[in-house]
Amino acid sequence: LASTLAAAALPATAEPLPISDIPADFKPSDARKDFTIREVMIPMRDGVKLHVNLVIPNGVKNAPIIFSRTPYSADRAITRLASNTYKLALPVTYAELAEAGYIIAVQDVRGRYRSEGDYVVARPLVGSLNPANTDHSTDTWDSIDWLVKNVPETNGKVGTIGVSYGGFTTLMSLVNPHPALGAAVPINPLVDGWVGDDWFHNGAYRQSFLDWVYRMTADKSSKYALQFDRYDTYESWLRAGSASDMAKQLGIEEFPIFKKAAAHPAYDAYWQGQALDKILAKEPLKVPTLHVHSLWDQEDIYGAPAVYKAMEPKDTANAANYMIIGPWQHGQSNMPSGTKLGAIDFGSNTSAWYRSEVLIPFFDAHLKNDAPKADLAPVTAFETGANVWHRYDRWPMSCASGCPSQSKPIYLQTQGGLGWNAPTVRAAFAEYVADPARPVTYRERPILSTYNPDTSWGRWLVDDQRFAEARPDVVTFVSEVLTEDVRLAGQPIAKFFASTSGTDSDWVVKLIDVYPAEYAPAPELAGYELAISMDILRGRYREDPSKPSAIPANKVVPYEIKLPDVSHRFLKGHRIMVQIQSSWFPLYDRNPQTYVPNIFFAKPEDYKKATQRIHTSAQYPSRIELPVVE
Ligand code: PG9
Repeated sequence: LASTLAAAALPATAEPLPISDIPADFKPSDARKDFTIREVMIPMRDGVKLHVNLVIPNGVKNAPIIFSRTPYSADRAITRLASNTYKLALPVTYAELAEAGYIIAVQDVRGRYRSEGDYVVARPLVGSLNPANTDHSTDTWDSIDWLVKNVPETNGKVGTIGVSYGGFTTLMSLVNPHPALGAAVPINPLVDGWVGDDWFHNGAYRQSFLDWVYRMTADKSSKYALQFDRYDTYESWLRAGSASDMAKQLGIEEFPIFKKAAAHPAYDAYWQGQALDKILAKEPLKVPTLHVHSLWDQEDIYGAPAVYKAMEPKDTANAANYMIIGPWQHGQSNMPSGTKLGAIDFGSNTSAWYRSEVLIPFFDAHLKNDAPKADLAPVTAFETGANVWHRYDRWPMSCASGCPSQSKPIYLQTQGGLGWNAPTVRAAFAEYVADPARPVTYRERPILSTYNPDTSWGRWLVDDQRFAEARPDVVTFVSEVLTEDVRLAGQPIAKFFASTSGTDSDWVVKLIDVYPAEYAPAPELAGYELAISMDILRGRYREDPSKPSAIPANKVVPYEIKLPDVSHRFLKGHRIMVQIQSSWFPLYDRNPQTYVPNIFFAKPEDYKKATQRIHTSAQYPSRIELPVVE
């Protein structure tokens, strides 16, 4: 019956039905596109070929090339929306640069995606840490050399740009730069993996980056993502134990990049030898550079200001070393909107403003034939709190000595006070019990993995800190309501005195802007505790980052934490707050609070409760040196 019905449905004269609905030789038409993508394989000096996508707007001539090098896929890097016009097809920064007359070139770094060769994470320069004869400096040089000789539409000038890992490769372009390299824009670069960027902060291990390790080194094209057994990864981490226990559980304890971190927990020659601020401090400053820093950079908050400061002494004419500081999360300067971060509103699209008023004029001035000089201040800084841009001729604007303003201590006081006068009481401290079995979380639970599609990881640094204040194992010090604004522009430094009943401890210090108890401009922000600068120190490195030592139990010991740079105004009516705690879990692995040779391999029995005291007396005046601008 079925075959009779089918036969009846066919018209008598029908041509035979095609076997497949997919044509044998379809070629998509590019006729309506206003750009072409040219794919090239560029040979390096050792014969390895690296894949580059060149995005060429129709009709461009004599155009400079903007060159990025990424481990995250050169195909993905040039893809925003499916469109015939580059304005929509390209991610916003590239689209705006293409609109301004640039050719975009994006390369897969050696060993990733469509490039040949071996991948080494953040491959150091050739030398004791890199026995090969190629590195990012040579690969950039060879690529630029090829591009200026083989892209007929170019004027022979190249600018490098990139975010994070791409910021790191951009900084590498400054080491022995190719003569055609006319400008560089490192954005939120990985600079020092131990002091304050992706891998550690002052010796505390950022174990959440096991996500990255898994995704980036399990294979060459990031096919695999870490699977946690819980949506709220807090429980997964707590149950696992140490960072190496977790790595074992995930089957990645033998991954070379994990083993390297576990073998170098201290700031030894391995880390110091690849710290790019130290390296670039020794290089001549040949290429005008615009450092882009995000004030709430959840990944590389150390890098940009550190390299700016390291290169500044070479900039004798004050014409080659520039920095812009924006109110952004990691990479937000490249996002369509920089108007808000989490609950905090900046009153205007700061990312778009940076691109049109700073980035493009900077590249134009250095890469376009006969372009006028850009009217850029050496440092352009957004002042959060006041929501205004400032033009500065230097950075920092306030420090202990040698800056236009001098930093000013704000002291922790008894009874949770905070004030400009040094304490006069003879003995005083705030006490809490830090229990590794109930660590203080870095944000409210649930804590999603960094790559969970629902994650708000990029916003965590602006989370309301009231959840932490409510815990008994966090001590809080807060000022009176401010009767006038307090402006900061530079690096706050926490100098405090503490004791622990254990023999090792972590210390987390947070500098917080407390919004008024009633707040008419945005009632939902009443009482909000906005952290403007915070960081962690692993106590064993208090004296020497390269040589850990046990903390003498129950003795008062001085600590210093250089907190991330701020450009902020505490407005009249707000209060200044400091919180101190001993864990920031699970972003950072837990300190067992018993001194062990290597915390990566701490055993369950090493994790012990400890009684912590933060001293607030005349003898032990704990304080934050604030970079106050008069
Ligand atoms: N912050 C990221 C990273 C760089 C280098 C190593 C590990 C992570 C990034 O966004 O590229």
